[in-house]
Amino acid sequence: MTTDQLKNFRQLHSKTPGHPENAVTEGVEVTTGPLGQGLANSVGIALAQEHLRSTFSTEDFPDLFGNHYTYVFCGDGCLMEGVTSEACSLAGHLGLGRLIVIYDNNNITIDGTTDISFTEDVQKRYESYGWHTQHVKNGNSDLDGIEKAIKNAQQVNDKPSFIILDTTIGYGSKVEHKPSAHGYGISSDEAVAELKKSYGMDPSKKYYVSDEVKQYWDEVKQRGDKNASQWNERLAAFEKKYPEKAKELHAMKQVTLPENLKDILPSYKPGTSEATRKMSGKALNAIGDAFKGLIGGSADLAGSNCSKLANSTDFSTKDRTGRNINFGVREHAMCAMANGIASYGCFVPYVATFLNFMGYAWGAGRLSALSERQVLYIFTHDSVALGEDGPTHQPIEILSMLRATPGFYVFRPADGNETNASYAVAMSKTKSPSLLAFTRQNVPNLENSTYEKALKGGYILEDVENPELILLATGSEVSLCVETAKKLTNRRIRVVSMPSVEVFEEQSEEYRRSVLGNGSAPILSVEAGATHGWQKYSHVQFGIDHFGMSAPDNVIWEQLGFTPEKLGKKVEKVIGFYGNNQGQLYDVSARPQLEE
Ligand SMILES: Cc1ncc(C[n+]2csc(CCOP(=O)(O)OP(=O)(O)O)c2C)c(N)n1
Repeated sequence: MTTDQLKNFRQLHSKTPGHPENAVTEGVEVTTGPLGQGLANSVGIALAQEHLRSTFSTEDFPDLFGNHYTYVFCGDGCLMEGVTSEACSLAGHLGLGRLIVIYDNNNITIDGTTDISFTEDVQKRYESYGWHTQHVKNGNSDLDGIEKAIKNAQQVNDKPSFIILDTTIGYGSKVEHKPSAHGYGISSDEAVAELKKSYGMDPSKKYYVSDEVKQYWDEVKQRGDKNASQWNERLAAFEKKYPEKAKELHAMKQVTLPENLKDILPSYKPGTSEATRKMSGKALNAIGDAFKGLIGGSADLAGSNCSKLANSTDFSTKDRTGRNINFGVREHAMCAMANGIASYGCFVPYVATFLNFMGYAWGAGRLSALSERQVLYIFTHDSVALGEDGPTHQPIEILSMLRATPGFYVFRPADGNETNASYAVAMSKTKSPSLLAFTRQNVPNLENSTYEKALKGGYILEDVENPELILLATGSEVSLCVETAKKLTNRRIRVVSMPSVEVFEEQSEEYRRSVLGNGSAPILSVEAGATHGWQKYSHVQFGIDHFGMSAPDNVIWEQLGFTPEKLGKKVEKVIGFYGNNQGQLYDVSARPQLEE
């Protein structure tokens, strides 16, 4: 970081944006800013650290891996956010002893002093989570006290540490202990000059670094360089002595998968049927056996999500090598921790719950994309067809929201082949999160689906010459479309399966046109969720733009018109409408390029 970058604070393309962003600034480990995320990330980092340490350490190399502490500096706001309660409760349960959190207890947030909304005993709360806690009463100037507390914390290896520092916001400025110290209170030249004076600095010097400070940091750099070269030497010795372990470690770091991934994934016979969540469980396990960096779990729905790695153990205080994480009912922390695990390197974390609960976890989900972290979201029970649990559990808007999120890959495979392909693509996207949506209910393995075709994100599943209409569907609605097309024997209908809109978008324009036609036939999209977004790919949309209902799945399908008979009638209407020239067809792939 150069002084010029500091001068460019919060300016376009600077490395000093308004909040720290790991994808922008080297050395920034996680993107924080939304309060609470950083602390929740750190629990994932500390977990990854313990796992790596236990998995790769040997008697002669006891401290080569994960031999460090994870430090967090957090404020009142972070501790008010629910996500940190979830994460820190789990950190205490798991005894993540190398995690050290320093709490800047200044009793001020934006709206005033914390007595207007935050009066609990935070220390007792953290004690009850199973943390080691300390309190430094003068966090403004008792440097010895702070150092002592950190050293104490380093000695406690079976519990995470929480150090409360009582501090004064804006210490030494005219707006001490005032919310205005957040920004505008110390933004004028005059206020900055006052502050410098109170610290014994020369107010006329800007961006000035004294020789004493320079020398100190030069020494830090030298020490760091020396430590790094020593560590690299020891790593080389480790690689020589333990080539197999080293190979595995490098594979984890590079996310190296078997060359022909398809060969290790399960195969399916057309005509058989199974829920895609079960097919997902098989693919996940096959990849997990081949790639030891796959680590994750569910927010208390592991059985329903089919998300356990059968050949691994549970990560616990007694077993740090387990790759199954029991997150408990903590969706938001689960996803924030996954961002932390991914940030650590060497791991592709996965998280699992019902698709609808993405809403609970979205604070972290959005940051997976912004911070370019490869996290697999294995979210099941992906539509109203989950049935009796009803509208509280049935996702409607979630897929649209995810597809609208920059950098997020969304997969909704229709069968086993598409499930395999979705995993293959998701594993290859090392700088993006992927959400894989799976059914609760059985779906048939399709006659004409293939792994290779599904790798393109969208493809022609059933074709006819000169189609009168194109049915475009995802997931469980693909087989409905195939059945509907079959029933309409006097109609010429193409069926397109689109397991991933984002992957389809990456294909050439020529390919996309070959799939969606050139406006020669109307396209009717079919997805059991909000129609929002499908306008880009279809002329008419059939979906669900209201909340669902509690009933058995076949009753819901019937009620909402997702049966071959009812969809067939809609198909006739669409063909009739455009056939009578009531509407003008257009080529959905033909668009001007607005980007320069
Ligand atoms: C999730 C989220 N909500 C709201 C904000 C806006 N915000 C920024 S700072 C802040 C107050 C933070 O108070 P505290 O953590 O005590 O920090 P300090 O006052 O010590 O700077 C708020 C509400 C945010 N950044 N993230």
